Amino acid sequence: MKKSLLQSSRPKLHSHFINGRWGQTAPNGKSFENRDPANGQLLSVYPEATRRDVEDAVAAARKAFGMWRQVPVAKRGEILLKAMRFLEERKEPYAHAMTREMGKVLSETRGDVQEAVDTAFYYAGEGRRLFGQTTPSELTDKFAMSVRAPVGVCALITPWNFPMAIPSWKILPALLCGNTVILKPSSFTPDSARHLAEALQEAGVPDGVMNLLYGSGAAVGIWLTEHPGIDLVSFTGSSLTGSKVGETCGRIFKKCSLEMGGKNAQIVMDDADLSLALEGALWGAFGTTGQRCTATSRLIVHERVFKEFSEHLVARAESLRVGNGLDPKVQMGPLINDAQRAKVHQYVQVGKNKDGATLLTGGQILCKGDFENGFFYAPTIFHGDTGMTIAQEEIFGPVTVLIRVKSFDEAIQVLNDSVYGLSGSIYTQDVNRVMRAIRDMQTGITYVNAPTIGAEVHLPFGGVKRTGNGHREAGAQALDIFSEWKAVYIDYSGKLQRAQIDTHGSEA
Ligand code: UN1
Repeated sequence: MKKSLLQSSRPKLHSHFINGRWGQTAPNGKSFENRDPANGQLLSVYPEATRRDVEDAVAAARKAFGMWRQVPVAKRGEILLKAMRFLEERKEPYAHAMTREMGKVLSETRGDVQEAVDTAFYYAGEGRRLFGQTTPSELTDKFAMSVRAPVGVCALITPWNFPMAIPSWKILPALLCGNTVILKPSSFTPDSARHLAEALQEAGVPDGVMNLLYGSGAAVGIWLTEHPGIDLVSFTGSSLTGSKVGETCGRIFKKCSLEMGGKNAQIVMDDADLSLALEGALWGAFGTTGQRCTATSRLIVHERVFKEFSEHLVARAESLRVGNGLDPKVQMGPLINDAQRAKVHQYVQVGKNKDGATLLTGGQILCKGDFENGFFYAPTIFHGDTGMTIAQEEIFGPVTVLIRVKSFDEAIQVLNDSVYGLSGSIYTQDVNRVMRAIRDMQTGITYVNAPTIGAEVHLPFGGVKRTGNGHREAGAQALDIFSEWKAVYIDYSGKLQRAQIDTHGSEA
């Protein structure tokens, strides 16, 4: 073992949060380590939930649901507002802890905590809205409306790339709507999930309403998904896992929202502001070390500006400072773990050898000097074609593919040549192209003169095609995941009125 991996004293074993208590860890249970991907340091140790823990959490959440669903929505919103204040106050320590456990640079982890703050603010306000509809009845002396009802107990399964933001997108609207939840965060970012849970507990979320279980997707994720006491599963992660979650939920009639892969493209037209497009491409492709489902993994560039754009892009990528995200000068941190780095490197080999793409820069594992104990990878740019594996499959690392096109129509065609449809972007000054792009891009999120990353929390987040299963997170749309619409008719005529019959002149 390398020297820096050795630790004299082992950090304390954390525990699950079940029924308002920390510390119900099963004796002699399995545990896992949380390590810093920049240097391998051991940060914390967590238990793997057992079936017993799952049973306890589901029972607690089921019991609490009866009470929580009747707490006035405005009151539920106030608790979220309090949680928002705690998160805001603790942004700095939480961001530091997040950079340590997942590697992205501090400005980005501050942004991640901020995204949870914004989400709490948004849904706290929803506590004074949660609008339904009233609509005239087709009959006299009859009143009609629709109201939202909670779904029940929700299992929330979240990834490591947005360790606080993504759990907050799920927990906060779920709680606001009156559901109770069990969060199962990624085992690579348990500290951030714990911090979010602590803030919610301190803000006054009652016992059993929010529970937190650590452990693998293959065990705990599956147990939760299959459990008859869970009414809804909301999952963000890989398409492979998402399809299994969807399959299981489909089989047992469980509500399910899936947020999965992307192969997002930025189009750069010949009339684009090239320096702006360049900044956008660098941020979109290499921000979060390319580990965003919204990352710019394809750059579709008009042939007239291709040479100039690609030369500048390569030069700028080569000057990006890679290193420990805690260093304020660093612009790109490590990948999350060795397996992810190996996967990225494997794709690079496929790009070079099988696809026959031209490697313009990068393509190497960085492992010397300061990089020795971390999972660093060089910012990588290929020149390729749309049919290549590296232009089709999600890599989830700092790798992007330049594709040369001859026209706007071809650019849109290439952008849509993907099984995914999360975000897309176009850089152009031509309003007609902008409008056509908005109409024709097969994406859930469309950017104009802005990169493919950077969605705001009050707008719907999600994608078409294999990116999702038709739901949208964030904004008012997330309420549709976490509530059921209930139609209500109140007849005050004192007689039987037959819809569709008594209003249309039939002889009764
Ligand atoms: C993700 O990549 O999984 O729009 C989420 C963005 C962020 C969220 C990304 N606000 O890039």
